[in-house]
Formats: sequence, C-alpha cells, structure tokens
Amino acid sequence: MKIKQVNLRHLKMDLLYPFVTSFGAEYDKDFILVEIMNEDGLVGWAENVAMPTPYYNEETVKTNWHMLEDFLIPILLNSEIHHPDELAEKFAHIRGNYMAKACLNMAVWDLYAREQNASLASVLGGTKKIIDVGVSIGIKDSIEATLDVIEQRRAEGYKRFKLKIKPGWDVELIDKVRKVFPDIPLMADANSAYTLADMNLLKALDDYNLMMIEQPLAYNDIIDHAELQANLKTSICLDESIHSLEDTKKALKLGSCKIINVKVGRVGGLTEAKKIHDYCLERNVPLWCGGMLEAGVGRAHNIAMTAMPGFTLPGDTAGSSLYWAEDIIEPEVIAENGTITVPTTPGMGYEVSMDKVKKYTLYSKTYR
Ligand code: OSB
Ligand code: MG
Repeated sequence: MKIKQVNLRHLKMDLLYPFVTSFGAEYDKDFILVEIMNEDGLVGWAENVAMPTPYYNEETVKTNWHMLEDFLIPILLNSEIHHPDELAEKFAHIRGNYMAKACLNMAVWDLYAREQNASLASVLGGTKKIIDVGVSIGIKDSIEATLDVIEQRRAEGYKRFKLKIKPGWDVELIDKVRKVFPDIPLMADANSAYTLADMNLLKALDDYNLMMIEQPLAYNDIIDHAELQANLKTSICLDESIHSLEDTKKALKLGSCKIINVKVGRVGGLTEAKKIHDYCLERNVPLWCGGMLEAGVGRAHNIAMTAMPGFTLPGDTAGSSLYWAEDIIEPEVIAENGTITVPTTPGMGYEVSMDKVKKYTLYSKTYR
C-alpha cells in the first residue's frame, strides 16, 4: 500500500461520569482521531490515546499533533508499505513518542486488514471469538459509592474489578470492599502514587487476595518494583513502565512484575504489542489489555488485540455505554455478561459514524 492522505481530527467528547485517578480527574475525552487513505481510496482508522495533560505519561495531545505533523506523517505519506511492521522500522530512529507512533501503526494495521478483506483480529493472529472484560473504577467520594458501583458492574457481569488507589484511599477501601465482596476478582491500580517508603502499607494490601497491584511505584522505574515484588505475595503488574519488548524482557528478568498490562498506545502500536504478546505467551506471563478511556475506534483496536491467545486475563475494555452518551462507531461496543464478541468483518470491524465524528470535532487538518 501507499498512503496518499492522512486526516487528523481533534475531538472532544463528554464522559458520562468523571474518572478520577491518583494523578487527576478527567471530565471529558480530548483526543486525536486518525484516518489514513491508500491509493484506492480505502481508509484505515485509529485513535491516539495521549491525554491533554502530561500526568499519566509525558506525551500530550499537542505533543502528539506536533510529532505526527512534523515527523511521522511525512515519513508515512507516499512510502511503499507491504506490511504494517515495516512502519515501525521507518519510525525506529525517532526516540520515544510511543503514542504518536502507535496511532499511525494502528491505522496502517486496520487498512492492511481491510486490503486483505480480513478482520484486524485475524491478521494479528487472534483466535478468540469472544473476550472477557473487566472495569476500571475511579476514585469516588466515598467507599459506599464505590461499593454501589461494584455491585452494579457485578450485576452486569463484568469479570474483573480494578479499583484506583492513592495514599489515603487504599487499605481501608480494599478492606471494606473485600468484606462485602469476598470472592470477586479484585485488583488495585496506583498509577505510581507510592514509593518504597510505603513498603508497610503496600504489604498490608497483600492480605486481600488481590489478583495484582498495578504500577504502585514510579512511572519510569523497574528497580524499586523488583524490590517490592520480592517482598509481596501479590503479583505486581506494570503499566506506565513498559514501552517495548525490551522493557518487558528487562522487567521480567529483574523480577519487577509478574503480569503486564499491554496498552497498544503506550508501546508504540500493534507491531510492538504483538512482539510483547508472543514473548509472554511462550513464557506463560499473563497479559491483559489496558484502557485509556478510549472512544469506539480505540476500543475496536483493543478488542482485536485482546483476541490474541496470550491475553489471558480480563482487560479494561468495557462497553461504550459506561463512558459515552453516544459513541462514534456503529454498532457501539456492547459487553454482555462481561464478554465482547470479536467482530469478523474486515478491519477493526466497526463502522465509524461520520455524523458523530463531525459533531465532536473541534479542528481537523488534511495532509497529502
Ligand atoms: O492506568 O490504566 C490506567 C485511564 C487513563 C489513564 C490511565 C489508566 C486509565 C484507566 C482507565 O484505568 C481504563 C478504561 O479505559 O476504562
Ligand atoms: Mg494503569
């Protein structure tokens, strides 16, 4: 394929419920939607997962637009691509900027699948027909409010409950939740809110049969996490610290974690995500697909990736209705009894609703 045109659109969609983590509160979703077109007018879609603020990681919507416009799109336009993996090689000399690289890689994968008249899941090597999914529950005003949300999501059938924690919203929360729900698959995500000075507090979480504790320590650390893991029975899962297969190998070698959260945006695209997948599947390291509060296009890519057999744990990809009054794809992502059916139609398997895209677009620009 040759990419003849790229459309970047800056969208803003209200979240139905604010999402609060240890690094801040999100009230809306402010993001770049990517559309690419080949020489035959066939298009591929992807969602960029950079946030407006550099609090989860260092990238932002603006730094991503800059990287896309000034460095990455000029490489992509008019270059001959036989397979999406070649794009990762073309971007390799550009340092970091994983989320910016990822969205073009994902759009090329979507277009590649459409050219083959195959589903994105199948070209990635996905084998699952349905995937298990969980929910990520933000910090609430009270423990009671958290218990109510868990009860509701449990009734809907979600298969794993991830609670956001931070200093002052941790052991007491987990203790009360475990008393009310002794058997649910429960985990905690700290988004780097602790240090090794909190060892005793983190050890106290060890008594609650958590599936894992996600990214308790610094966003760029794998050394202190290894020391913490040596002192815990509970598995540590790394999110922020993992950007590549290399990072994965080093973290596993050091014993910094036992589980990896794969976010396609954070690792620079589906090419790298698949490498991490293949490595971990061979070594029986459990994986799951993390979420970035994606709208429908990002959700579709996450579903396709999760269809690969190494994604053995339920991920964050809940149904559209937990986030949006209306999603930008048709049909919306529907989770039934905590499962999502993997689409079998070409590409990411959902149609982008141009009416809705237009409705939420603040600004757009075409590159050719
Ligand atoms: O740490 O997994 C995280 C959302 C934004 C940034 C970071 C994270 C998250 C989530 C949300 O946990 C998961 C979802 O998409 O529902
Ligand atoms: Mg996380």
